[in-house]
Amino acid sequence: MPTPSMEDYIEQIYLLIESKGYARVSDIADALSVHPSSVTKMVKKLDKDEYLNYEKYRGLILTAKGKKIGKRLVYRHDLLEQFLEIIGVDKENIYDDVEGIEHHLSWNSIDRIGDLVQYFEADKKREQALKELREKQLSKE
Ligand SMILES: [Mn+2]
Repeated sequence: MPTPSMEDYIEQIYLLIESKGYARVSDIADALSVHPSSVTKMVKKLDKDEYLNYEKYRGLILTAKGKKIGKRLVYRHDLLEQFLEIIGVDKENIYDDVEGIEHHLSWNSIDRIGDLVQYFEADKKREQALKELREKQLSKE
């Protein structure tokens, strides 16, 4: 299993390749706010663990294993954003909160949160009812 830090890299590389078609060391460094030398170091490790193939002057591509996990990591991030949005977390907190929790939940918990999101999506009245409950609580404070 990749470590939290490896997960961040695989996730960003997957997103970059999805949106631009390639992922350069400098783009990855920008996306993660880290030094390019840290990226090179991690990319070599990810290459060794067969998540990607890295060639110094030709760039990098994800292996089938890297793509599969990248896709799951992006799904997990998006799902958690959706979840926090449904439960009424303020927009400005959502991204950072997801970055903070995403690596620390089991796939079991992720799947159950997935059920809950589906439950709310199936009937918009449910989200509305939760919102009303929240507003009632707020008016009591
Ligand atoms: Mn993320």
